[in-house]
Amino acid sequence: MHRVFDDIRDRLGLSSDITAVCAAGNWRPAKGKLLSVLSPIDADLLAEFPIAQMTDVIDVVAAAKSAFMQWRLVPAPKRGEFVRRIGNALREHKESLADLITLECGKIRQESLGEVQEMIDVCDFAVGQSRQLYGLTIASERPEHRLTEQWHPLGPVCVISAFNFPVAVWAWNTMLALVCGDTVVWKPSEKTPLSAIACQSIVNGIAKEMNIPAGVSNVIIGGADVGQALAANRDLSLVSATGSVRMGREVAKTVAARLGRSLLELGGNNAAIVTPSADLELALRGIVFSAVGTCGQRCTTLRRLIVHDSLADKLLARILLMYERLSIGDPQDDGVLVGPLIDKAAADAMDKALVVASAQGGKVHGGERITEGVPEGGVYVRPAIVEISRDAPIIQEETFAPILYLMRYQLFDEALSIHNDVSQGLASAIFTSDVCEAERFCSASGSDCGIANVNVGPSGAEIGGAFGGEKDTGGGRESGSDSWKAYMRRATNTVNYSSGLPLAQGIQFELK
Ligand code: UN1
Repeated sequence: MHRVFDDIRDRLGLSSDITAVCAAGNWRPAKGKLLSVLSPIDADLLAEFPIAQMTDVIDVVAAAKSAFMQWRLVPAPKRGEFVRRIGNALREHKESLADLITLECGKIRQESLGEVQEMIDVCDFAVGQSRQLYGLTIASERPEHRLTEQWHPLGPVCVISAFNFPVAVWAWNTMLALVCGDTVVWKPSEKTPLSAIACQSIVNGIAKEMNIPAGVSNVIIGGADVGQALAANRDLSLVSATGSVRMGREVAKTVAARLGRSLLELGGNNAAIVTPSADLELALRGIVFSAVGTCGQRCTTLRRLIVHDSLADKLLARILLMYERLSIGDPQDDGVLVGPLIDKAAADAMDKALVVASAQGGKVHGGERITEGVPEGGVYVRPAIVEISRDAPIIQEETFAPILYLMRYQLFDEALSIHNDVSQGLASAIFTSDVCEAERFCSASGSDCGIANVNVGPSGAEIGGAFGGEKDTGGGRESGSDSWKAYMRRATNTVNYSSGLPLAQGIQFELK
């Protein structure tokens, strides 16, 4: 077996028997096709087990449904106590979980620690929220009537997560869903099932200690057929899915056909504008982190840079210099800033995009495969910058790899128009010291994205704000602010404490 994985597994107290399904706290093997989990670092085999089939969907949904009947009755602050304990356990296992995330998805250790911290932060947020599931009291138009809103648990929730944030996005959804009184069925990415198994085991342990119905949290590791079966299952009140626009369209169609709710966080094609007044040193750091962090595989990765003509050459030269100095290699090593791509298919997609970009008039810098000084078996690339025209069709596409398209503008309105001229709408940024430009960017006629930052790159959001985007990004909001409302149902209550029966809108309805 794998030495590093074995050590992490021991530290986390995980069983050596890895199985694809956990329903009501019980891990059990499935009978689907054999899944080989490879580390993107060196393609070493970490684990191998059969994945779930459609029939397993019935079991996990039944477990979540039965636990929901009890969990919805537990007072919300008590549900918060469960999440508080999960957060404490995540703190305790932060290092080991980060090691596992790095091993399984290839992000550098600093980013993996950040991902675990993101889970801890959202636990804290959800604990506070568990005492703030407020409804409104509304002035009734009728005498001696009370008009109020209450928020009730919604039902079992399905969370479909992606490989690039194997656990944080699950935690955004799950911790809120749990305090809201919902139960969860989690379908993690097939590329990163081990991180999911580790987190689920932590939750199982605390549920057991606290005598909480184990079915509040369930896991099913399976392929697209399992995802579709979950989306189609009427017992799952909400399907929260993170991934590609293509996958999101399928999920949305299936969930809509049964009039269920979906919460989508799909692709981004995120841009940053750099204006003449920008602090270039600050902009440079923001640009490079957002463009090459997680090897360009974040939903929030900076993919388009829109630079004022007067500084484009200077900025490009500086970015290229920084790109040359980037240490690319084993993400477990201190000082490495860019790890591998998730797999060879990702590298092939990157190569293809660069060929297309240059056929469309783009001038490509970097983007080559790296084979020296990196672990054998993994796919390592030098991040690419492509000088390109705003009319090149390739810039409309999100390639999940470190490719940054650089475009030039003359007038600020032109920059805004280039910025919004894509089908996705997740994250965006402007680097400027001009308050009017900054405010324009954040205004209704500025960035059309769900996230619009000033002097901060588009990636690396805090959990306290609502996270998500518009247009093809799917419109969902997860994590902070009032995103909790997505996990509850609202009941409007009118209570008449008078002895009459006045009708709304002054309607008279009397027997003569
Ligand atoms: C994602 O890529 O799906 O803002 C989530 C960020 C992270 C989360 C990204 N906090 O980049």
